[in-house]
Amino acid sequence: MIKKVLIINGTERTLVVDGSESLAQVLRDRLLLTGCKIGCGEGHCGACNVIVDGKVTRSCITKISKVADYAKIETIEGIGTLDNLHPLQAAWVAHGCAQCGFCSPGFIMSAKVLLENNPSPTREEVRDWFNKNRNLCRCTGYRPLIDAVMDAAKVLRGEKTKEDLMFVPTYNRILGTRYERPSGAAKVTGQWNFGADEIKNLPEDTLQIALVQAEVSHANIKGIDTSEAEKMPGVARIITYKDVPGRNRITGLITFPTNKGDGWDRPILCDEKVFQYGDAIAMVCADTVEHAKAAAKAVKVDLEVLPAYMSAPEAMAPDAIEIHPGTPNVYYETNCIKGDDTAPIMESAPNVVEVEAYCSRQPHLPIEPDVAYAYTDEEGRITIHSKSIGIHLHHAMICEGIGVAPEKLRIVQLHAGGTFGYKFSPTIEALTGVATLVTGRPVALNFNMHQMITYTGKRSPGFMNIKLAADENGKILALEGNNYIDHGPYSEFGDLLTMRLSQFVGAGMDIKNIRNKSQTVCTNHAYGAAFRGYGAPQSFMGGDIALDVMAAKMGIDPFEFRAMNCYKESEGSTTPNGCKPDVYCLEDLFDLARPKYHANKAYAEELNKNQSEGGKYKYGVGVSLGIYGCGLDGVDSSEAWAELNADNTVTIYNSWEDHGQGADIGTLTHAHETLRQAGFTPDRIKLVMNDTGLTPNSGPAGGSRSNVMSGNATRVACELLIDAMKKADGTFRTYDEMKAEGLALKYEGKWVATDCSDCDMETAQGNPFSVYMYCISLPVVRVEMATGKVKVVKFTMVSDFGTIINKIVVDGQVMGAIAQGIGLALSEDFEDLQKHTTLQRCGIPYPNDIPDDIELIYQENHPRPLGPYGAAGCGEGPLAAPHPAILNAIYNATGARVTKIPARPEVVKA
Ligand code: MCN
Ligand code: FES
Ligand code: FES
Repeated sequence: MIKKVLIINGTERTLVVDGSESLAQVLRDRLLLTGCKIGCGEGHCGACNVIVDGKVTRSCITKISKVADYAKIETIEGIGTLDNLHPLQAAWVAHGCAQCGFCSPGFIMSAKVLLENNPSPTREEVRDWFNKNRNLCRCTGYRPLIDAVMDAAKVLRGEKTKEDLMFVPTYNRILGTRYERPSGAAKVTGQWNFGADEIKNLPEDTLQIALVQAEVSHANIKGIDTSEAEKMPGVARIITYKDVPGRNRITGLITFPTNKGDGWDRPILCDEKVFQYGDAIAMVCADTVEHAKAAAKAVKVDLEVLPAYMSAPEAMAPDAIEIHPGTPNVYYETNCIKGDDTAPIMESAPNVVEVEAYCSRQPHLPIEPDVAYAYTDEEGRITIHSKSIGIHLHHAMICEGIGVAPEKLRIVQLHAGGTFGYKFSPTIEALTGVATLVTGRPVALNFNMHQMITYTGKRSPGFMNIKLAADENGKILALEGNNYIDHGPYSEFGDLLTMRLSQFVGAGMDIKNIRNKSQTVCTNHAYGAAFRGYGAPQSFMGGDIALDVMAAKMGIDPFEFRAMNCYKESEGSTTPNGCKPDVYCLEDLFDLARPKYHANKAYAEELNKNQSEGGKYKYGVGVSLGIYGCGLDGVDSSEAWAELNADNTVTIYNSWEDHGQGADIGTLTHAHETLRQAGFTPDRIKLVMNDTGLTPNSGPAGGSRSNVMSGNATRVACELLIDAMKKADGTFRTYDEMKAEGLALKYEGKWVATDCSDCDMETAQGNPFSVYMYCISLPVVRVEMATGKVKVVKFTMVSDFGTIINKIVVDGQVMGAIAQGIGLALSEDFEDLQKHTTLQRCGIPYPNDIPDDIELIYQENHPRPLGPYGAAGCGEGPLAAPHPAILNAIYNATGARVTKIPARPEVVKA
């Protein structure tokens, strides 16, 4: 043991350590300074940054034994408080830098050292500093963070005050403003607990879980021997499939009757087969994490390895065995059949092009690994706290598999450090639920980054084949498609995802005749989970590149080609599903974008002319149009409640799960916009969110549906309350008056997208979404000709999300999505199970991979008839099609047409 004296946040602390612990472990486990977060645990993300003797230090890879006695250690808890924020913390709140907030403490500590050494940095110096210190953020696209540091520096230099940075509402109005999110200050001061932090507060008898996981991708299980492991220190119980009280399956809630599977294909703990690398085979529950992990290694699994089909073409080969015996590997097909037969049009049209494109297995890469804990609550309910972004949905998916009655299961959402959609699927909910049921004790499971990356679902690759026909003037006559989705071994939502290809291939363009076939394929690679954009990135990877190829073939400017073919009311344009869009806003949107496109073209030409770089680089501009629907297919709905409290505040109850996108500020703003008629200010509105035991079913926070669905439900609940409070003279009753008159205090707001209809199973014709969002991407890229290395030097996005509910949230959503689009286009992948196992090796963009020059333009003159206060969603639209725009820009720069992502240097060079 080693005695250490450390000066922590100015206070001398004596510690006795065994020397093997990291500084992060000591700070978190011993001193409960949980503002220091552990993301990767391997030095790649900077979430654990603290300051040691004035230097930024990644505490996860710093052994406590190497920290000098009397070292001065500063953590986020020591630099500011909720009511007295450090200027960096204030700037972080003001610029919306804490979306999920998981990276915030690490960035702020890093920035503090920078400003101590360089009080007036340039923007490049700030970016370089964060890059050098490996600070990663997956939510913001980095620019807000640079803006915040520049502003904080001004405050520290005395040129501004903290108060100057904060938005203060006037006339009690926050809708459409930069009003701060309620969770902001807690996130930037390290006071916002995530799952790993809450685990530290669980009762002492909590068992820690370690998984025994498959290291092959496809196998029959011949036997599981736990006898040695059971004798190991600290082990309380080892759980295999035999112990699972229920059906031991997670049901994918089959969405369409034409699915050839039954939706019960995903084991909680593998019984007969392993279907993919990382599948859970057994759970060791022990007193400590270390004991659980040691015993997990001693569990012996006897496997008969089977051929692994690691991509759709392999699983579709005639000699491939059925991965789920009894269900064909190609288990779902959707056809978009609109207008006339396209075959004769393709034969006779003067212009026809065909594109083969591949959209990759993009990993989500949130900085917080997956985490959950479970226990039995005071009403005897198995209660699971997880990062679930669909608490009621997951309740229905796992209940029978665990073996509990629906009323005996409760799911609570933890504060999530980003999900980007992977948590639309349950991950470890059922495992922790089973473990607490079987052991009768609280349990906890906290993944490391390797498990996070290899166990959780991914964006399903899309193999796209798209054919377009156009007349002699460039008017599109017809589209044909033949595509398949590699959905991994588990079918949950695989049909829904494939249906998106019927909805978004060709979306935005007035195409009267479509024959587009898409199939879902079961493979042994990572199971498909929702990922921001869900089906649109695959669709536009084929559809948008085909537009670019046609424009090039015909010698028409690619921007004008899209503008001339876009949806027009005058032409009665309809979506690929044959219905009218929510609004005809695209002609205006192209008009708004046109000068920006020309400016970017001029900029690229200027850079090309400037040969100071020795002709080493070529610059080009790209364009694409991305569209996404707000909602789950068909008649989607949501519910929220509003209750008047005795202190004349209002509590809003809903299950608008928060990934980090801003469910709190969304709920607050929708409620406030209605309640302000009765004089309610934002501080008189309280939020109770995301607990199936307390809050109504508002549906999952996927499909960018919440701002529309749960925004509407929240608005309706508040309108009902306001109606009840309103007196004949136009003033409003107080709580006491409501009570005295025997009026109800709590109101249930429900909103149903009744105008929608399910898509027809044969033709995919219907009206799946009540509201859409539209984004034109205009990147400028630089290609290094010798190596094929591509850098995006500028990104303009011109968007229509209807009315903007919170400006800072929307800016943040768009910039974060642009960064993920750049990653998708150029670097991110999860294909090689040996290589793609860390944030870095999966190709996550660091600050210098994303341009500082991001230009965001919004069109707000087409309020959505069915959106709350005219709003659409905004989370996913910007990630529908930034990647084809980047590939189109590479073509513009070099003449090389890349149709497979990621467009790594070797691909571009080839
Ligand atoms: N908003 C607004 N004005 C509009 C539209 C939306 O102010 N006109 C706000 C909303 O109030 C909300 C946010 O923008 O705070 C996103 O709203 P919406 O598009 O309705 O999306 P959801 O709330 O349903 O969030 C889900 C969406 C999805 S599906 C993924 S995936 C995603 C995303 O949002 N994952 C994210 N954004 C993310 N952002 C972060 N930081 N982390 C993730 O994991
Ligand atoms: Fe320490 Fe990632 S660098 S947690
Ligand atoms: Fe940076 Fe979420 S705010 S990772």
